[in-house]
Amino acid sequence: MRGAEGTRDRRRNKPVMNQAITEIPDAVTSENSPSADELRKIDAYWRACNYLSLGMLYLCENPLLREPLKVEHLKKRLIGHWGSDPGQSFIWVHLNRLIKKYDLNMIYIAGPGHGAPATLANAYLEGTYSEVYPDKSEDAEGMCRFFKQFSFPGGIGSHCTPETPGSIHEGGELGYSVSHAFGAAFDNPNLIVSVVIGDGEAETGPLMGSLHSNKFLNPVCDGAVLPILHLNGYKIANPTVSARITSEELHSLLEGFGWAPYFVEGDDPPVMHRKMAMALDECVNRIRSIQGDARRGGIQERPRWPMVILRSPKGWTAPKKLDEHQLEGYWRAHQIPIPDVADNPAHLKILEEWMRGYKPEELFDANGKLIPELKEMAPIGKQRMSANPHANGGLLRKSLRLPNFRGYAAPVTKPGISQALPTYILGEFLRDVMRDNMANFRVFGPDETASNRLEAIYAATKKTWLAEFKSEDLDGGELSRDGRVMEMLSEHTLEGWAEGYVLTGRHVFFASYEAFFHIIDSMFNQHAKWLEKCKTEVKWRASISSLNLLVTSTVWRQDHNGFTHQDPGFLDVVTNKSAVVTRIYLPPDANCLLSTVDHCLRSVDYVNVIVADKHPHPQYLDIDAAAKHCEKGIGIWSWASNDLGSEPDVVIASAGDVVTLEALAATAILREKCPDLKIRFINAVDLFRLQPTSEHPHGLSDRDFNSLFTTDRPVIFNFHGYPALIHKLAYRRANHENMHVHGYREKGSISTPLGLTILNQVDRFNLAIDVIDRVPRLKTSGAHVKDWLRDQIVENLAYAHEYGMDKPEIRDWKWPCA
Ligand SMILES: Cc1ncc(C[n+]2csc(CCOP(=O)(O)OP(=O)(O)O)c2C)c(N)n1
Ligand SMILES: [Mg+2]
Repeated sequence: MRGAEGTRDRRRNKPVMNQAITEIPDAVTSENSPSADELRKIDAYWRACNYLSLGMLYLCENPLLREPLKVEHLKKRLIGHWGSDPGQSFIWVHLNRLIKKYDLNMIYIAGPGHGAPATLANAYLEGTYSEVYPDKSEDAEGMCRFFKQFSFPGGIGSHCTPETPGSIHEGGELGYSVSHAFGAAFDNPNLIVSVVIGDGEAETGPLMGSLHSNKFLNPVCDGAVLPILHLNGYKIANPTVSARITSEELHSLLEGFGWAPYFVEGDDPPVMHRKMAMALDECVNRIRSIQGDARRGGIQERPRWPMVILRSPKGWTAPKKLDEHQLEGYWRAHQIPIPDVADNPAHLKILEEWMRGYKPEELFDANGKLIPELKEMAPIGKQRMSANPHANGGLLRKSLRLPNFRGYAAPVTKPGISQALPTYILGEFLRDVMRDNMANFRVFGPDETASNRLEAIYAATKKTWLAEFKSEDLDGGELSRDGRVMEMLSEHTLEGWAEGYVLTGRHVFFASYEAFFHIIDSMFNQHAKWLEKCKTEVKWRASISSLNLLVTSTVWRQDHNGFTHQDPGFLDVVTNKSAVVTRIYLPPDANCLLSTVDHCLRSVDYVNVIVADKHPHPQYLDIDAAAKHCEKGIGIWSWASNDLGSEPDVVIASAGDVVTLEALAATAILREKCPDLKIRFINAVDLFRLQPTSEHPHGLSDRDFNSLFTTDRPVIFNFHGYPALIHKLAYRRANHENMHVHGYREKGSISTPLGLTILNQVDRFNLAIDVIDRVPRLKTSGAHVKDWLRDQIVENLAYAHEYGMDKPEIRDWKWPCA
C-alpha cells in the first residue's frame, strides 16, 4: 500500500503536493491488521464470489460441479463480462469486513456496471437475492436458476440493472458513478457510499468532472463518498490511460482533485487482502476523523477525503494464458474469458479446472448453501450492501411539505394585460419549499440559478461551497458551506447528483439552459429507462420522487446569445422514452408555472420536463383559472376566441410561453382586420394531451380531441419546439392533415425577440398570413390584410436593425380585446 499525503500551506490555504509517495512494503502489518484466520476466510468468501461469477457466465446445469463438466451443462450463448468481476468482488468482501468492524451504514456503486456478476454474487451470498427472488434459493437448485437467468432471455441483464438488489446505478453507460455516489451521500450524514470507478470509465468527461464533487460535500451534514479506482489496466480492447501513466502522475492528478489516494497494488491474493484491509482501515479512520472534527469543532478547512487506487490484474485469478495468449491481466479477460468451451474439449477442461480451483466443495454445504463460517463474514439485515434501504430509496422517501402555491400567484385581473416574471415567482415558491424541507430537498443548476431568475431561493439557503472563500464573496456571492443550492459548471455532475439524490429517496429541482439540456440527453435516457423498469417490472422497488427538470433560458429569448443557445430539441429526446415515465409541460404564464411545479413536486416515478422562459411575459390566467387549465392540460381560451356557439373557421393553438403570446397577438390582429372570421383559441400545457390515449396515459380521447380541434378546419399550431414533434404526437388524429405547425426552424442569429420569431415564422404576422392562406374564403378576400401584414414584417425588422430593439408596441403588447 502506498499512503500519500498532501500537506497544506495554511497561509496560502492551498494544498501543496507532496511528490514522494511512501510505499509500504508488502510484509508490513499493523496491530490492527486482520488475523491470518480472518484473511483466510476473506479469501474463501472471495473465491465463492468468483466461482458464482463464472457460474453465471457459463452454467445452466451442474451448478456446484458435483459431476464432471460437460458441454450440455453450458449455456448455449455465452454473454457477460468477467474482467471486472474478481476485482469488484475483492472490494465488496473487504467492504463487508469494514462494515462489520466499524458498524457502518454503507452502499456500493459499481461504476463498471458490466461487472454485475460480482454484485449479483454478493447479493446471493448475503441471502438478499433469495429473499427478493425466492425461486433463486440458497441451495443447488436455486443456484442453478440464479446462474441460468443471467443474461438469458426472460432473465436479467448483464449490468447492475434495477432488478439487482442493492443497486442504484446500472453502470451500462459509463461515467456517472461518482456523481451518483455524491447525490446519495448528500444529507445522509451516517452513510458511506463506496463507489468503484473503472479505469476506463475514468477516461470519460463526466467522471473526470465529477471528481471535483468533493468541494461540495459537507462533512457535518453529508455522508462520505469512498471512491475506489479499479486500476485493472484495461478496457474492452485497450490499455487504460490511468494505468499507463506513472503512479506519481496518477497520484498528482488525484491529489490535485483534492483526494488523499491510498495505493493498493499487486496480484498475490494473501498479500493483497492484507494490504486492502489496511488501506480501508485507514480510509474509515480518516473519514471518521474528518467528520468527527467537523461535527465537533466546525469546518476549519476543506477536507481531503481518502480514496483507494486498487491496481490488480484484469480478470484476476483466471488462467494466466489461454493457448499462447495472455488472459489474466490483459484485455482478453474483459468478456467471456474462454469463449469456445462448447467446441474445444481442451478449453472446456481448462474452464473446469479453473472453476474447481476455487474449491466449491469447501465453500458450499451439501445443499449448496454457503457454509456458516463464511456466511458470518457478511453483515446481516439492512447492513448488507445488497439490502441497504438507501439503495431502494423509495422506502425512505418522505413527501415534501409544500406551501400553498396559490399564495405566490401573480395578480391577473384581465387576461394579457399585466406582466410578470414567471421564474422569479417560481423562485419565491421554491424558497419556501426549501425552508420547509431543509433535509431532503435540493435545487440544482449549472451556475445559473440567479441567471434563471430563481435567486429568491438564496433567502432560504445559499450555494454549497467547500472550496476557498474570498472576501469579495461577501458581496453577492451567496456561498456557504451548508448551502443547499448546488451549482457547478458541469451539467453531467449536477444531473448525476440529482439522480443519486432522488434514487436515495429525496426530492430535486434542476434548472438549466434549454440548449444545454442536450448535454445530459443520454443521462436522461438512462434514468428514464431505469424508472420504466422499476415501475413496470421490479415491483419490490418503492416509488421515488420524480426528476423535475426546468428547461429555461429558452430558444426564443436567446436573441442576444445567438444561434448556439437556440435549441429546443431536448423535448424530442424526451418523447422517445416510455410514456410510462415521461411528462412535458409548457405553462404559458407564471400562475400556470406555479400550478405545474406544485403538481410535479408531488409526483413520483416520472421525469417531469417543464419549459418556461425567464423573462417578463404577459399574464393570462388568474391562479384559479391557471390551476383549472393545468388540471385539464389543454383547453379553449374562450376570452381569446370568438367562435362561441358556432363552428370555427380556424383553430389557432399554442404550446409554450413566447409562442402563445405570438399566437394571441395574431388572433387579435385577425379579429380586428377580419371581424367575421370565427377563431377558436386553444392552449396546451400538457404536451402529451396531443397523443392518443393508446400512446400516452395523458392523451385526449379522439372524441375530445376532435371536438377541440375539429375534424376539418385548419389548425394553425404555434409550438415552442421543432414543428415535427407536434406532427409526431398528433399524426393519428383525424384532423392531422389540416394541422400546420409553426416552430423553431433552426434559424438563428443575434436579433430582437420579435426578429427571432419572424426568422422562424412563429411571429404574429406570419401566423396571421398562414390563417388567411388556409381559410378558403379568405384566400383572395384577405389579400389586403396579407399585404399589410407583410408590411409589418418589413417595418419591424427595419426598426430592429436601426434601433437594436423591438418597437414599443411590440415590447409592451397587451391583449386588446379585453
Ligand atoms: C459511455 C460508454 N462508452 C462505451 C461503453 C462500452 N464499454 C463497455 S465496458 C467498456 C470498458 C470499460 O473499462 P473499465 O471502465 O476499465 O471497466 P473494467 O471492465 O476494466 O472494470 C466499454 C468501453 C460504455 N459502456 N459506456
Ligand atoms: Mg479497467
